Amino acid sequence: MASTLLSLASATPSASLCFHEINKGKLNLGCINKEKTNPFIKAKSFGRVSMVVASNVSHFEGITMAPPDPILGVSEAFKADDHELKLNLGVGAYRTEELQPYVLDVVKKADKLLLEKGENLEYLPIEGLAAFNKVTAELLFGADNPVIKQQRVATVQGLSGTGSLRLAAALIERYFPGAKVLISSPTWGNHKNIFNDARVPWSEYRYYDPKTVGLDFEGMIADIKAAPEGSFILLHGCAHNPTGIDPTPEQWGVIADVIQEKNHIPFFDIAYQGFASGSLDTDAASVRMFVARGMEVIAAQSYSKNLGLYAERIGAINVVCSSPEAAARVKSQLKRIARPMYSNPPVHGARIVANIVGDSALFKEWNAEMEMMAGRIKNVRHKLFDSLSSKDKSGKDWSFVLKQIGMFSFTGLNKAQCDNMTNKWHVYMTKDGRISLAGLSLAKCEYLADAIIDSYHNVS
Ligand code: PGU
Repeated sequence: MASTLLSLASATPSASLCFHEINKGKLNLGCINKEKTNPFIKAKSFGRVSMVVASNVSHFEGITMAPPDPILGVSEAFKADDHELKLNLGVGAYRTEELQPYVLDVVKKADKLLLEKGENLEYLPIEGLAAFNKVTAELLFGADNPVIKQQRVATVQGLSGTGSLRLAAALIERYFPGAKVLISSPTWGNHKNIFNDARVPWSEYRYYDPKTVGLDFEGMIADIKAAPEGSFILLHGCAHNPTGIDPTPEQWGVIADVIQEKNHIPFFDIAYQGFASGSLDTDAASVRMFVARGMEVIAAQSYSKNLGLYAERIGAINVVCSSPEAAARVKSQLKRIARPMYSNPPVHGARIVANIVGDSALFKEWNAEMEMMAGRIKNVRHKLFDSLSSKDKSGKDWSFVLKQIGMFSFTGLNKAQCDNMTNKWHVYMTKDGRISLAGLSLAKCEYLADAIIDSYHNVS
């Protein structure tokens, strides 16, 4: 055995290290195997001794090129453009009036406190940081909500909104085989990917009416009614993405009626709590109304937007159950799903959220900063409307811009018109006609209005 290893050890410089180690009496088989696992080298075996032969034929030859992501790919294209007037209105990420990314002051303060505390970086439990899970459920449902007091909520920290949705999708796939998820038409593009990858069947319910540039409420209700009993109805808790059109409180009531009648399960994606109105409580009203009716509810949360923690990947999945025992079982299964996927979640973002929400002074500061961000977007929305109305002499009614809420405006531009926005005007946006007003400044509103008017009237 030792002589075979010695003959191999002399073959390459890296293997000579092994030779050295063998001489020291340590048989390091790991470094010999390293050569065999390099995917770019084909190893031809002669018994125990290998000859390495380079080959151009990849094991990955059959893998085709994936298309760029319809949202995150827009940022890549934007970076590659060096035009001085370029604008990135693709991704929903808040920018300052100077169009720079923004780290909230309150996050900087919480970060400093964390550093001073000098906390360790041991693994979190599979379900995440206990202090985070407590405050995140309270923030969504309200601290005094009976479902919290009665321990009827299964809360698990997730990898932001996306990861939390993915956990819920896996739970549906495992425990509700064949059950369908109904998603709005249109919706955030990644919803379809999430359910496809989790192998959960989905179909769409009508939501947006291009004729009124508003909600197709009748269509929505009819489609939810027509879905097989016990379907999961995916709802945007507030600030619907991409349309910026939310149901009124009365309409939410009717939606809840139909969901209850059909024994469906409401599944909220609430990625913009605080960003629609500037108030965390107002934006959670839809979720809380369903819970107050005694319904079982799933809700995925994200802190990407409202705390600007995009890259921290911090969010949660909550399942409100009719008993504490059911909640405990659901939580145990969510943990079982998380464990082989990513084992346990990252700690830093969870500590930031827990410290801000758990400290009344920091919490107040956060609310003020959120109001400021939501306010800036509202100002930009008004300025864009004013610019469109004053520049466009065709008589077109642009007031839909003012009726939409949240980060986005759904312009109604078609794909060719969106291409014109990018190719001619260097305005980067998603091809469904959505623009992120969070990436727009007051100073750029007139330029954007020129681009929209040109694309709308001169491209069909
Ligand atoms: N749900 C909705 C409705 C969203 O709009 C987003 C983000 C998420 C969940 C997930 O965000 P997390 O960061 O995972 O918490 N949508 C943005 C961000 C870019 C993207 O597509 O991930 C957008 O521009 O639509």
